[in-house]
Amino acid sequence: EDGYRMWLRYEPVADQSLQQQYRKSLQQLVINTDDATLAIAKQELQAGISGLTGQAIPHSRQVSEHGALLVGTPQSSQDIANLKLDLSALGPEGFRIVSADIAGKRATIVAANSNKGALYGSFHFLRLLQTEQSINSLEISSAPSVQHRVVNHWDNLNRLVERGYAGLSLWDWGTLPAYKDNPRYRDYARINASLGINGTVINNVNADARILTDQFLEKAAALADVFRPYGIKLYLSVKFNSPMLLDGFETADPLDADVQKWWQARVKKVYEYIPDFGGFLVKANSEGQPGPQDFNRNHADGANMLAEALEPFGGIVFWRAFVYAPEQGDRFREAYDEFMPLDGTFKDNVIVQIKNGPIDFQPREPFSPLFGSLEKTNIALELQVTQEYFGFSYHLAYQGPLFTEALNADTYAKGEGSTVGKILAGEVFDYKQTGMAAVINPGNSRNWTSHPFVQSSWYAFGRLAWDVNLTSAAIGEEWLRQTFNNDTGFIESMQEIMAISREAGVNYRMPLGLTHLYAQGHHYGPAPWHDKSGRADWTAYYYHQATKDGVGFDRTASGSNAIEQYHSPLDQMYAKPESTPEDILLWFHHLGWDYKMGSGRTLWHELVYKYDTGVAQVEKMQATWESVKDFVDTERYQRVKALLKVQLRDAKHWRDACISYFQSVNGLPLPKGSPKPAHELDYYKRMEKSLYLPDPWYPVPSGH
Ligand code: BDP
Repeated sequence: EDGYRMWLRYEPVADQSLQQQYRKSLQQLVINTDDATLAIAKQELQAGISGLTGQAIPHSRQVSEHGALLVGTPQSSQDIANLKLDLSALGPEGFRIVSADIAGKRATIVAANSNKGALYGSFHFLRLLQTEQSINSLEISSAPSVQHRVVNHWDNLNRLVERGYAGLSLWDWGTLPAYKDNPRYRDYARINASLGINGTVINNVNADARILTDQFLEKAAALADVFRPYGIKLYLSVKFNSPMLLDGFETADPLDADVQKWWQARVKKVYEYIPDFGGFLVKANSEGQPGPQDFNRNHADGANMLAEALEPFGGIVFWRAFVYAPEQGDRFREAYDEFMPLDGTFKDNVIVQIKNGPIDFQPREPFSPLFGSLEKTNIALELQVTQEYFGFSYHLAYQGPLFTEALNADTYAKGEGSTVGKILAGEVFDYKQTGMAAVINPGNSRNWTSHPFVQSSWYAFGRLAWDVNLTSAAIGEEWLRQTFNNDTGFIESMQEIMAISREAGVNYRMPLGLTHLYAQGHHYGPAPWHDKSGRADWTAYYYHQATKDGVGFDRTASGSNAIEQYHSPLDQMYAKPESTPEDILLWFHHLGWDYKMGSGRTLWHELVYKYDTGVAQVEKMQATWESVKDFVDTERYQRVKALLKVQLRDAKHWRDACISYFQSVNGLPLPKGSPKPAHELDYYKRMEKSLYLPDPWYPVPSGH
C-alpha cells in the first residue's frame, strides 16, 4: 500500500452484512449512452463496486433485474425521464441519488442534468460505499456551492515545483504531446473529479511566458484532452508582459491597441488548440512580477484587457489580489487599499482571487478584509494545500480546520452571519460567478503528495469547494475511512490527530497571532531574529516588532489602522486587546510582555505555554499513531511514524529557537516547569543556514 490510490482504494467492505446488502443492491449497472464522461463513470463504478463487494457488476443498457444501478440524465435515459425527478435545484453540475422501482425492479438511480453531474453522483455513490453507509433507501440531493472549483499548480516549465516538496512536476513536457496516455494524467483527473474539482491551472503563477507559445500549447492541449471527459477545464498562468518577452514589443500597456490585438490573437490561438479552454490566472505587480502598474494602469485595466480577449470564447480571468510592495507601511493593508477603489470596474468574466488571509497562508491569519467588502466584483478564495508554511511534506498538518475557519469567518458585511462561505456561495452579494482555488503540491512522488496526510488537505479543499458548509471533522472522517479503513476505534483515535494537527503547527511556530517568523526564502525553519533584508517586509522583525517593552504589530488607530478595513463590530472588537480573540491577538496589538491573558498568565508565560503545548501535541500525535499500528498497513505506518519523529524534532527546534530569541529581547525568565531551550541562541542562528532543505527554490533569487 504505497498511497498511490489516494482515497479511491475500493478495498473489500469489512462489514459482512453491509457487503451482502451491497451485493444484492448492485446486480447490474445501467448506462444507456456511449458518452465519454459516462464511460468514465461506468469504468469507475465497475472497478469500485467489484473491489468493494468482490462481485462484478455487469453493464446493461436497460433495467432488467432487481438491484439495478441506473446512471444518467433524463435526456440519455428514458427510465430516468419517466421517474420525473425534480432536478431543477441541481444546476448543471449537481446530482440526485434515489432508491426507486423501475418497471417493478428495485433500483438505485444517480440522476443529473448533465453527464458531468452524473459522474459526480457516481463518485459520491462510491463514497457512500467506501464509508460503509446503507444504500437501502437513498434520497440525496447535492449541488456545488461555487461554480469554479480549481486547483492551482505552481509548476515551472523546467519541472521544478515552487513550494512543491513532492518530486518533479506531474507534467512531463518532454514526452508531451506524444505520451498523453501516461496513466498518471488519468489518475490525476480521477482524483480531482471524485471531489467535483472542475478546473486546473497547470503552471506557476510566477509564470513563464513560453507557456503561450505553440510549442507548449500543443502539450497543454494534450493534457486538456485527457482532462476533458472528467469535467476538468485547463487554465494557464500567464505573464503580463508576454508581448514584450515573446514578440519584442516595447510595451505591454493594457490600453495600447497593438498590445490588445496581440492578446486577442494569442487567445484565439489558444482556443484553436483547446476549444474549451478555461482562461488565465494572473499574478501581476506582486513580488517582482510585471503588471499593468508598470505602465501606469491599474489592476482593472490589466484584467479587463485580458477578459475582453477571452470573452468571445467564454473564458475567464482569475486576477490575484496577492499584491504587496516594499513602499507600503503595512503589508496587511495593501490588497484592500489597491482593490477596493476598483470595486465594480472589473468585467463580468474577471474573478479576483483572494488568499484567505491578508498576508500569506500563515498558520493562522484573520480573514482578508476583501471578503465582505468587494461587493461588485466576482471573487474566489485561494487556499494552500501544499505545506509551504506547515513543515513542507514532512509534517502532519491536516488543513481542514484552517479551511473551515476561513469559510466560517463572519465578515458582518450584511449583519451577523455574512460568513466568507456564504459570500462565496452567492448568498450575500449578487455575484455573476465565484470560485475556490487551492495551491496543491502533487509531483511525481509515488503517493502524489509525499506526506500521506497532505492528501487529506487536498481532499478537504475539494469537498469544501463543493459544499462550503461541511465540517472539518466530517471531512476528516470521510477521508480516513476511505484512505485507511472503517474501524470505529481507529477513526475515533485518528479524529483527534485530524483535529489538533493544524493547531499544533500554530502553537510550536507562532502562537497568539505572531506571524511570519520563518527563515526568509525557504519558510521551513525559524528565524525570528531576522531583521536585515533588501525589504523590511521580508524580515521577521517587521512582523513581530519585539522589543524589551513588548511584542506584536499595532494595527489599531495608533498604528497602521488596518482594522478599519473590517466591518463593524469587528473593527471595534479588534480595536481593544481585551475583545480581540487571543489566537489572533498579536496580529492587531503591540502589548507588554506582562499583559494579562484570559488564563491569568502574563503574555510572556502564555506564549511559552503555547510553545510547550505545540510540542506536547506532536508527542500526543505520535502516541496516537503508534496506538493504531494494527489498523494501518506497514508501509504507510512506518512512513508516518518516521515523519512524526522529524516533526517532533522540528517542533522542539521551533520552540527553542523562538523562546531563546524572545528571551534575548525581553530578558525574562521562563515560567516554572518549562524546559530550557536545548541550545544557546547562536546555535539556532547557525542552523538557519545549515538546515537541510528539499526545496529546489532555495535560495530564491529575490530572497523572499
Ligand atoms: C508565497 C510564496 C511564493 C509565491 C507567492 C504567491 O512564498 O513562492 O510565489 O506566495 O502566492 O507564499 O504568489
